Amino acid sequence: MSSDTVAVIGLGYIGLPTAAILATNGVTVVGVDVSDRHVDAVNRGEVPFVEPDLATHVAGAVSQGTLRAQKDTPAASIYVVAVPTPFKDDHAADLSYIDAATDAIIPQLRGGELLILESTSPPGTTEHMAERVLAARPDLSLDGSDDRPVVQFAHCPERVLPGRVMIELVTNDRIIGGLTREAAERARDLYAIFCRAELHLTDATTAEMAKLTENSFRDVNIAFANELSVIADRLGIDVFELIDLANKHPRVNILQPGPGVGGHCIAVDPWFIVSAAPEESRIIRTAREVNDDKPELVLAKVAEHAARFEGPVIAALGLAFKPDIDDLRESPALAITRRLAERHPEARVLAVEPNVDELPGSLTGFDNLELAETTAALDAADVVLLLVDHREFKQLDRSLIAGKDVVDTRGVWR
Ligand code: SAJ
Repeated sequence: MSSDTVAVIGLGYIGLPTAAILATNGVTVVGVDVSDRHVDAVNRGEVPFVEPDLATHVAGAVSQGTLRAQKDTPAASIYVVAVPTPFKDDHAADLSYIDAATDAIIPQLRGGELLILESTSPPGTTEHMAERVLAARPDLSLDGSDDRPVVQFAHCPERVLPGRVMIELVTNDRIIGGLTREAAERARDLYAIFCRAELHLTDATTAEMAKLTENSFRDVNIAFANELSVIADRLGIDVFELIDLANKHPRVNILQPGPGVGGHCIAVDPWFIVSAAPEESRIIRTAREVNDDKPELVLAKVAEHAARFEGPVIAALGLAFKPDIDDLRESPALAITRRLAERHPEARVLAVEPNVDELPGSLTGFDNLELAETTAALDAADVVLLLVDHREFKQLDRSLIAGKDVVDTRGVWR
């Protein structure tokens, strides 16, 4: 294995695009993943999930010989760790994937390597990773003290928007926090290979917090919109009109309410701040709670409409966590659809999701729930619940919903 190799650990939504863009820029990259499906797909030049333009990059890099995938962690000069950081029941971060990735890197270290943590992580995780390495390898050091070979650590959080990853990898500024200045500078040189925007250097904990802060900012702002939607319901006014009008003010820019906040980032990351500083994180915690309460409020509204019919047919439009993607992770639409089937045995629930071909596992096994095509579902429906503002639904012929009971959580049919 060449010492110039970059090993990217975790070939998911972030690791694979990063591996591919480095490789198409001429860097020798080995992608590492625990999943045979991911490894085999990449080695065939294919992508195991939907992300625009990624397939072209992966196919190009594999055929050019700069990218390949395997299950074992190789020797490399730079390691980029992009594994999941879910949260546990108490909302503290589950670092077990980071620890497992680190443990697999440890035996490969000879001195001179740079370890970059890209996974979104609670403050102190890069330091935790370094402590784990140095505890197992007292022959190495962070700064060359006692003439021990150096191993460097940096955190460079990803900030790309699913659906625009290949563009935003190039155009978004990046924050690079090193445990030492040298580590940050070396990481900067790696990202400069493909990133055309600014690369801002700082310490590792500030970089960790910056990423969490960005997503918490968005969560708090969405919670404001969601809270307004509940207030508007109480007052009998249209929240979407209300927000449109308030946003005419030059310094007001309110986000849009919806059925809740989903995805693996915004619904997760704020908890890492709350967990690190529970007493101080009052707004951040409340915003999470407001957003997490929203699905129940939507369900209550649907129940009111459903009660008007005997054996109602409910069309639930959209399962993804946001428009025009197939990603169902932490999706409020998915959770709402499941609870509809559970709580309304008298109803027939028609789930419509133009971006998937079959019902996801969590929706199978219900006698009263099936995947349906848009027009057929709307034809049969008594109650229409719009959960995701997919293009197909926005462009819908409105005569299809005329006369139906409609709950439009995204305000697209106003
Ligand atoms: N949402 C609303 N109303 C809005 C905007 C969003 O209800 O006005 C909902 C969406 O429907 C979705 C959720 O919020 O359920 C999150 O969607 P999103 O588009 O806001 O964000 P993500 O999760 O796809 O990506 C975010 C981005 N972070 C920010 O915009 C600050 C992205 O740049 C990050 O890289 C990504 O998280 C990540 O990986 O952390």
